[in-house]
Amino acid sequence: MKKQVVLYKKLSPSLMARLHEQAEVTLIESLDAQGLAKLRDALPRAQGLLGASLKLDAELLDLAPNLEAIASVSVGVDNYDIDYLTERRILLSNTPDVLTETTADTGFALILATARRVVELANMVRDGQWTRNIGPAHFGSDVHGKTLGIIGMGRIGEALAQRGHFGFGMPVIYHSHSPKPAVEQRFNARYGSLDELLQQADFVCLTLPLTAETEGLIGARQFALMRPETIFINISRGKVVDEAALIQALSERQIRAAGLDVFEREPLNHDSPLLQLDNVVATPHMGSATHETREAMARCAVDNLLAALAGQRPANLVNPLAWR
Ligand code: 8YV
Repeated sequence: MKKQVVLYKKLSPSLMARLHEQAEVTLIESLDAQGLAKLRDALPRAQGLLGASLKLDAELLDLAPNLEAIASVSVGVDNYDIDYLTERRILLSNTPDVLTETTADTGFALILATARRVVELANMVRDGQWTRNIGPAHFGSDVHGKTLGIIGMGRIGEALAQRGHFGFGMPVIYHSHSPKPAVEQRFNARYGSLDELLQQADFVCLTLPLTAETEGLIGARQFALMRPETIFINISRGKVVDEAALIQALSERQIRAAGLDVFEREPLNHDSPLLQLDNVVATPHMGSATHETREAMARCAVDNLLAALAGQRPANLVNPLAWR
């Protein structure tokens, strides 16, 4: 008897074919009101769920009494109540490794684009405003040799440190739960307290997960520790930052600029004050968004889901206490 799987993220034809071979599949085409109603109707029969970018809270999952496994097409798992899932022995999996390099590339794209004002100057050319050799009013800041500060030294943080150290000759200071000697050896990195990093880094980069502990971690006090030439980069989660404090720090030039791929609420409202500031580069949560990487993530999620539904431990199990 094929298991009942509900997808709330479209998959490639080859992955859809693979799923159809081994499961009865219901596809929720979009997460608009109609799609969410269709999802709620499908949950009572769902044994497996696969998707991303949707908060699956207890209120919703109480509608799914037969649910055995959720495969998230993401590395971040802040959309899930892990204690609830573990209590119900629902196996949650994610897709950690396949997106590391792509997301770190995005981090460096934001570092370079923000420091060298690439978006602003490219728009100037496109708008026919390049009428003479550019001067100091349009100069950016160097990246090579500057101090790279990384808050959260997980897979993505390490990949960012690799790029900074080997690619741009940047001294690396990092802050995480505990020192990581291997990282310090590989990238000549040094561990610092959060305050030391904020005071010393030329680029302050957030690469840590959103948890109860990290929510609101970077607020007015933290921005006040940074220097006027500091550039702030966020490729983690928007809610790790007090966005109102960020807007104030940027408006008052407490910091030089910000490169942001994530926001407190997404999609970012077009009337957000962030979009009125000329020292902000804002991108649409594109961290892992390449053809290759999103296909690899989806493939990993399908592997995780089919394993769980076949009674095997998924390779990327987030809540091992549910496995017993
Ligand atoms: C996207 C991410 O949200 O993996 C994560 O945690 O934030 C991004 O990769 C996700 O891939 C959406 O499918």
